[in-house]
Amino acid sequence: MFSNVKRRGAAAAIVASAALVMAGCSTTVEPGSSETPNGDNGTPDANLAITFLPKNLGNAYFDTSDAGGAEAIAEFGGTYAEVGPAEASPDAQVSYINTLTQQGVGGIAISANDPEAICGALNEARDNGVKVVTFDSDTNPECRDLFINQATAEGIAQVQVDMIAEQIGGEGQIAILSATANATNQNAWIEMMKEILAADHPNIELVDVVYGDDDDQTSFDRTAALLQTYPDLKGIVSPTTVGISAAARYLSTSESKGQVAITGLGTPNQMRSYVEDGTVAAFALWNPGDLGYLAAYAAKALIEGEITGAEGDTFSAGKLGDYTVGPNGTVLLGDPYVFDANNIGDFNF
Ligand code: RAM
Repeated sequence: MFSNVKRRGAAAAIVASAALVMAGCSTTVEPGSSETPNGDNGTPDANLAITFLPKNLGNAYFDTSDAGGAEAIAEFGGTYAEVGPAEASPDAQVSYINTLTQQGVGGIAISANDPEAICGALNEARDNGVKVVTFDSDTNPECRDLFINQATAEGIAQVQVDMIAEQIGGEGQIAILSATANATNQNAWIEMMKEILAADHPNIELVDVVYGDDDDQTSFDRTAALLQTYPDLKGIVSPTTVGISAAARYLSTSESKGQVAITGLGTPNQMRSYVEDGTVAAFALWNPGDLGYLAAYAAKALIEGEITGAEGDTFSAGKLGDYTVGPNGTVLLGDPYVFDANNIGDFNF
């Protein structure tokens, strides 16, 4: 089953680039700052000042996604900026959104910490002419113009269930170490994983779902607690790059190394040493740089009035080619990709 997943991933349209080129300028604008990131217009009158607002700063995944956004924005002559909270808490992004509205940016590309908590601020931004693109983690659809989805929730859930089932031999206790309790993306994937487990893996028991809050130390501590609470645990699935790397670090020096499987969603650079030392057999992800790049081009198309976000709208996204808006204002990047000892050397992000 696992090799099928790998073949599917390898055949997928997404080919994670061997090296992501950091392009464009990066500025950080604090809430309350009077700095205004004015757009350089690629098209007359279009305000192509686009600010990326990740769940939290200091997360390698968002460093890569936002660098992809910077690359795109540099290509089309806009102005890139990145702002964001230190902690991925539900309403931590609100003050940043409000500041960007006051500053009159043309677009916000945001990965939402909560589907609801930032809706008021985002809709106020939109009422003031700001185009809002969610990427990675969505809000409720009525709070944004478009959602750039990395892969379907079904696909992301399936690949993780397939990996853990393969790694524990199809039976035993597993736990999930997630990001924050309110994260739209992780919650959708977890619900889907539960359904797939129930339907296809009656001998795998999901004993707990715990939250490391996309904080390295919290995720590390939750891993230790899981192993202590469930002595028969056979595997952990962590659908977050922060969680899986912290869990792998814990396991790599614990007596559970090689006994308890750890898989989920990780970046190759953060997981490389744990694959090489045998702590981790395989994990999955997409190319976060491409995700940010696509989000930036989607924002540009909205700002320039080329699209409104309606189903069937098409726009071009530079090196990635043309994309069509699907149902519920969603644009799909591609399929998840599985990394293991055989291919991890090909990737650098
Ligand atoms: C973390 C974040 C992000 C998620 C990845 C897989 O970096 O929670 O939202 O998509 O993991």
